[in-house]
Amino acid sequence: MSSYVSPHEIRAAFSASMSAMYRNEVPAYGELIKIVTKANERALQDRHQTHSRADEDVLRLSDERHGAIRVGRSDELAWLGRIFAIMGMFPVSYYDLGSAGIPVHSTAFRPIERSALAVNPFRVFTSLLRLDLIEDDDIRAMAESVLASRDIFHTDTRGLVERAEAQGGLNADEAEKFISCVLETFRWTGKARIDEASYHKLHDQHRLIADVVSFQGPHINHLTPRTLDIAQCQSDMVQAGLPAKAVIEGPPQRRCPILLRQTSFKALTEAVQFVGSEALSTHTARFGEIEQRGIALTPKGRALYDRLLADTRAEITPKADGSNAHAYEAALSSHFAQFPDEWRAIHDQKLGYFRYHRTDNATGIIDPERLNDAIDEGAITITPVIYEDFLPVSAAGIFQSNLGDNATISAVDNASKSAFETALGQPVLDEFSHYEALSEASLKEALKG
Ligand code: OOG
Ligand code: NI
Repeated sequence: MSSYVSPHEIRAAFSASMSAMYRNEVPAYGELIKIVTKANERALQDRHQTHSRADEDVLRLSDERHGAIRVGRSDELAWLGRIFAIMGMFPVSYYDLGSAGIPVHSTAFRPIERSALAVNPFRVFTSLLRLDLIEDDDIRAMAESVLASRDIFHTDTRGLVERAEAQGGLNADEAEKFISCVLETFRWTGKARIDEASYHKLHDQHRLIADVVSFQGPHINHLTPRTLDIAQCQSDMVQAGLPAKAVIEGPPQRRCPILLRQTSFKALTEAVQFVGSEALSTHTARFGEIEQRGIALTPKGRALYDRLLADTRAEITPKADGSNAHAYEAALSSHFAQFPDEWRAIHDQKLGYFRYHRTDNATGIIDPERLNDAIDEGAITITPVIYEDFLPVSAAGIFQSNLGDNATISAVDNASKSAFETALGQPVLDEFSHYEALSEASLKEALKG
C-alpha cells in the first residue's frame, strides 16, 4: 500500500488554500463568492433551469474555480508544469493571444479524467510572456535581464518536486509542505524588484509586461468561481457596487448553454513599493471573474461559434465604457439565432459532444446507424459534455478589460505552439480529441447489449 497522498487531494487542498489567500488579498473576491453561491442555490432550485442547462457534475460546483498566472521565462513554465503534475493537473490546449494583441501565449493546467474533475476541477490558465514581441531592443534587454535574476520558487519547492517525481508521490507531511511552498509563488507582495522609472518603461510597452517583469513572482491575478446563472450574477455584481466589466464574453444567453460565458470586475489599484523609493505607488492587475460553462463543441460547432462571434464583432465591437453593451448583446443574439438551441438539434447536427446512457427501454446490441432512432425511442439518452477549457477571444477580452483598454501591441499572426511546448518541456493535450474520445467511449458502452 502506498502511503502517498492522492494528487487529487493535493489539488483540492491547494485550491482551497489559494482561495483563502486570495479572499484575504482581494476582499471583493469574497463578495463575488457570496453572489455566486446565492445565484447557484437559486438556479438549482429552479426546476425549469435545471431541466434545460447542461447538468453534468453540478455537485462539484461549490468548489469549482480557475485561477490565472503569467510567467516570464521558459524554465519557470517548465517547473510549473512539473509542480501542477504533482497535483494531477496537465496542460490542455494552446491559446495564442498574440493575434488579439496580447503579448503572451498560454495553456491551462487542469485535471483531465472525469473522475478527477469530479473530485476537484481546479484549473490554472498559465501564460508565458513573449518577450520577442517587445519592439524596443533596449527595453527587451532590460526585461530579459530583470527576469533572469529572479527565482519565483520557494527554496524548498524544487527539492519537493524532485522527490515526488523520484518516489512517485508525496506523503502527508511532504504534501503539506509542498502546498505551503507552492502557495508562496502566487502570493502578492507589493514589492517591485525594479525602480519606478523602469516600471514605467515596461508599462508603456504593455501593462502586462510590467506586471510580469516587475515582481518577484507570478502573483495569482484572478480566481473564478463557476455559476449556473451568469446574467443574475452580473446584475448582482452591479448591485453590490463591484466594478463589473461592460459585457459578458462569449456566446449570448441561450436555453442550451454552449462553451463558456465569462465576466469580471475590474482590477484593483494596489500599493507597490519600488526599488529606491520610500513612497508607495500603485499597480493594477488583480481582479475577480465568474463563468458559466456549457457544452463542449465539436470542431464543426466551434467553427460555427467562431464565425458567428466574428460576424457580430465585425458589425459592432463592445466599448469598454459599456455605452453600446445593449446593442452588442442584441447583435450577438441575432447572429447566434443561427446556432441551434435544442440539445437534440445540436446533437444531430454534430455540433457538440454528448455522453450516452443506455436506459431500461433498450434491448440487445444497438446498431450505431440507428442511434438517432434509439434516442427517439428513449432507449438511449444524451447529456451534454461540459466544456472544461477556455476561449482565446474571451481571454483577450478579460485581459483587455483589466489591463486598460488601449493595452494592445500590434496583433501578430505567428502563433507558435511548438515554441510553447518546447518551453513547457511537454506537449499540450488537444481538447477536441479528448472530448471526442470521452463521447465515443460512452457511446460504445451504451450501444452494447
Ligand atoms: C488570463 C486571462 C484568461 C480566462 O478565464 O479566459 C482567463 C490572465 O489575465 O492572465 O483567465
Ligand atoms: Ni479567467
